Amino acid sequence: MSAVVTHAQHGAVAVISINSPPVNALSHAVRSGIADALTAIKAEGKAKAVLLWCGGRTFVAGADITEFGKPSKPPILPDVIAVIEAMPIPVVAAIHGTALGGGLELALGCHYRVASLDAKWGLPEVKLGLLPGAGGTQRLPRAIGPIAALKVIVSGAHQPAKLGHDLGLIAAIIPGDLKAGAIAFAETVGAKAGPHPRLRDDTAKLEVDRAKFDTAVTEALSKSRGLEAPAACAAAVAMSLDTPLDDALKLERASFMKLVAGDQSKAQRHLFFAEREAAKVPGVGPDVRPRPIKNAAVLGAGTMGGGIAMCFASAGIPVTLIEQTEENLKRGLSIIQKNYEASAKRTGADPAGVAKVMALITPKVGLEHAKDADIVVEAVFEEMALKKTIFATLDAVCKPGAIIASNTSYLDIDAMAAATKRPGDVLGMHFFSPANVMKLLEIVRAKYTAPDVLATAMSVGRKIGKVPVVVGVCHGFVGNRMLAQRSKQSELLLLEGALPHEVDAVVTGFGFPMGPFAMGDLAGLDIGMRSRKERGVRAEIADTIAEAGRYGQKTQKGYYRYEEGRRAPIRDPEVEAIIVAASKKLGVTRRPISNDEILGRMLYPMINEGARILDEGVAARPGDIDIVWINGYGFPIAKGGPMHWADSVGLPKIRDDLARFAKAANDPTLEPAQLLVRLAAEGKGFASLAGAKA
Ligand code: T1G
Repeated sequence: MSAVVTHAQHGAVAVISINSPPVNALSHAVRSGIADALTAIKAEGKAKAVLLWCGGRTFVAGADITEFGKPSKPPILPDVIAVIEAMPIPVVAAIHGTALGGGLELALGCHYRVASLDAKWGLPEVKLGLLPGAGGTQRLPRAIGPIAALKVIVSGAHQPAKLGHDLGLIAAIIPGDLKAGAIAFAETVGAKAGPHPRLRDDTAKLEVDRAKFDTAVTEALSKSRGLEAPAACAAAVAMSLDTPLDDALKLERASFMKLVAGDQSKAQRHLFFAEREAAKVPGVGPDVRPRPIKNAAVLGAGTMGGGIAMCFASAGIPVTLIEQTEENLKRGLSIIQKNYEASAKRTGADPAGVAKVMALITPKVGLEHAKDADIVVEAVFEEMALKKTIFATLDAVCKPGAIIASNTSYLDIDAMAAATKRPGDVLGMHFFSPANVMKLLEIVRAKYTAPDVLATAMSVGRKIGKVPVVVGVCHGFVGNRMLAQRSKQSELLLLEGALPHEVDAVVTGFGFPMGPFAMGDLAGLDIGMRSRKERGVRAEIADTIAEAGRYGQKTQKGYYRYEEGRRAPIRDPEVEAIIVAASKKLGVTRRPISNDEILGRMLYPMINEGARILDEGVAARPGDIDIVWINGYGFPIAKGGPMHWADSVGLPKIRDDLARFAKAANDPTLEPAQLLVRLAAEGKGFASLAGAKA
């Protein structure tokens, strides 16, 4: 018996109970506990069947990810599965919660699997940059067929118990008391004469048309941009078609060991824990209860306001959409309607659902209609005087306890809170465009924001399908403050000798979906021009282009030109002439700029700003910054986010390159930040800072 695994006799059934919170992950203690229990049960010779049962909220949810990268102590999971398959009596797995990864592989080693109706199963290793490393790529095809198994493994998605039953993976769905029902099931199979079914022996479902399988592989891999695990998963499943099982298991294990040691999996495991750490807000313990949010109000029916209203409505939260005029409301609602219709068409959802979700959006003119809202998000024009007026008015209109949030991308939330008598109820909720699509939600913690208001924003952020990250008040918070550094360098690179397509090629080659110039053309170059004018600054090239009416895709001309109705950027000699003329006008001698320098100047100044952000406490952890960039700006998952990637490059190199860039450009803002210099001197990475878990 071990502290986490015990066994007891229930009639003719020996029940092995695993109790290792929070998710019964297959730590060494759990693995050895299971193997020891099976050996003891076999030696006692009393039982006719074994039931594998888990206490707590879920069946085994996988290998213990915190053990990866450390020497694995025997028995490794394949050894435990081998003990199960060698048992002379049937072993039944009783699945509740989520049987994932190694947990499902453990169940696949059993003779039978039963589950509660609301249980889920899956092999999400691919999301950690891995493949199932304990037989999942060979046993699941034997259970449900290679094509179905390929889709489950390459997607990493959780599957409903009923599908498992329909496909033959789950022998019975147990209504009511799962443990009692599973013991009864085990009694029944234990009374039958053997041999009992082992997936390793069952090849009936492996007969599949190879061309169909290969087509399924192509489809499954179509979206795995830059990631190596999906292809490794597909190659392993393909082995189930023609490689003897024990050979395939060895090859699968070798492929797993290669991936687990690789940078991509380290990056994806880092992001797994970073996202969970970001949910833990300093000063807001689990005892702080969120306020109930039964309805919402959004001010502004423009691009952002409309998208934010969609977030609430899509989550089933009734939302009042408030504008100044009926005309603005009408325009905003028709865009929302079109978005829902397009999404229903794309996903094949029932068009009737559009009317249902639209019915949750109540259009109104006038701020007084925010009076019953539990939470109000303003998405009006980015102008501080207007924001202050709005907050003062909402302070008078909204009911006590209502939360008032600003969707501002840059502006000072403390100043908006000061315009109210309820600063504790005020914070920022910064959505990213398009708000109904982008996952990131920066929750801006102002000086007086109350802990339960933060807890509420985090909770409602998750409810509306966002990845919320708490950030502090400063110009641009975390994401946009770092992006400003990249934008500054992209303009300078053009002035000094690079061309838009060269810079964009380096950035997309790194793994971003778009480079800074193609992204500017998509967002609209007029926005940046207006913002710089408001701040009294000029970017010679960007402003010259925008002043020529070249706003990007919406005018078919920006840094690139665009054919009618197409989004593919095409080099434009006109722009290149503007760039060369700007260098001449500013007396900059153009020079060839290497791809290494372009990449360094695109990323290192952002990382440097991230170091300052950590030093100022605007972000609590380096992982929070990584989560911002992965979910808000398309930073490649394979690289783990800017701060994780910086550690893989090495802070001393970044420090030295920044010092070189600062000298060459005579730009003190490029000097390496204090925190970066300190960590580099200590031979440490950002991961060494408090709160970084993996
Ligand atoms: N290992 C270690 N810790 C884990 C863990 C795991 N597998 N899964 C969750 N945790 C921790 C998590 O860090 C958090 O800790 C707490 O549990 C609650 O998690 C051999 C190699 C199961 C759906 O990928 O998807 O098996 O913050 O906040 O929202 O082929 O956790 O409380 O300290 O996410 O209710 C495959 C990963 C591993 C499943 C529950 N398995 N986990 O979600 O809670 S690789 C996975 C999840 C593998 C084999 C391969 C989710 C969940 P803390 P949570 P949740």
